[in-house]
Amino acid sequence: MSQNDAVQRGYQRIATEEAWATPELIQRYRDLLAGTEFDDPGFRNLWGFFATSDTPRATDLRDRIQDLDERRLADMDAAGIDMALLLLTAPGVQVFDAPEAVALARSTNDLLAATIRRHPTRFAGLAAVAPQDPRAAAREIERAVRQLGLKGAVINSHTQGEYLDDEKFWDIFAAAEALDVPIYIHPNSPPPAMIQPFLPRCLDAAIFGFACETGLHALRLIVSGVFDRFPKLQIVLGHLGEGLPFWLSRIDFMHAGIVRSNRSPGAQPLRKKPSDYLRENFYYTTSGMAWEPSVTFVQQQMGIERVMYAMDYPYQYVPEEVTQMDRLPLSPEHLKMFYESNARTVFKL
Ligand code: 1DF
Ligand code: MN
Repeated sequence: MSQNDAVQRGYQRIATEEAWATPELIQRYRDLLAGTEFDDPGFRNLWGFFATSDTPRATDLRDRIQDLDERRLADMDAAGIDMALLLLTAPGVQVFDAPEAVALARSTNDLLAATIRRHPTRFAGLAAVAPQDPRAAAREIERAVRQLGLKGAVINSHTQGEYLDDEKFWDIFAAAEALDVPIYIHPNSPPPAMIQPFLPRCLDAAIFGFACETGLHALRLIVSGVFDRFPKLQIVLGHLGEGLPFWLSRIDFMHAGIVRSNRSPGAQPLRKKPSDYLRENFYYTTSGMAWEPSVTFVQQQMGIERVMYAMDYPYQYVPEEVTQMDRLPLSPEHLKMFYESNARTVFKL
């Protein structure tokens, strides 16, 4: 693919939720799986498969996710992707103890920055952080954005069962808001307290469990009042918002009733309706959901300026989906927003 293609097309295609991993991270996942001290069924089912299975799905994933040069660029070319926003794969460093997680976030972010320097027109990236140490995570976002040129941070939803609506994590939001960079809340498998009914039929990961867990996380943030405290904070959700856009009217109705009846100290009045925050403090990417009816619905409900393309490489590498998305019923101007300009605005590319 040449620069010419993008010029003729009228837009570049930027894919905004593209996974990468280091050999070291995958080895540390294998170590955790071999031990008994970290007993998390979601992690076991996900990385027990991807880190150790000999099936083509797993070996191919392992090859592709670690390549940051020829193979990845060739795959991007074959699919017609001009630029990829790289996110350290889920659950990132969030499964380790705090000191290791903090150190690993730093060294991985340094590596990511070096990769981007090798291919500055093809790659950009988000910082990995360790919410286990919220102040260190806030400092790492600042270092990654100011010194490494990364474009925000990715947090793979819950951290060992803890959610970011707990005020102990809010230094992270203060840093993102002050730097004017988004936090991408990427899925994680449901934590032990949530996962049991998903497991018997392998429904815990990308097929559905991710969306339940991550959609819940976004709602916890909204109901906690985090966006009244940090009104400029911007969160990015993949997978077309993990189902939430479909729920707007019911969530508003039920939340108003819960607040009016004072049913819980954890659900106090907010300045706006839940759907207002979902429209004003969130962006949505299409990762793994390149299906015209869903994409069109989310664009209509959340705003054409809030929906961006993502592929979710290498987990859902479907080169043909780009051709389908090129045919979305959009004006040339809106198609360019979808593939390119919204991402440039949100991530300052
Ligand atoms: C899967 C899918 C795994 C996504 C991921 O990270 C991931 C999967 C571990 O297929 O198991 O990022 N995804 O975003 O849909
Ligand atoms: Mn993903």
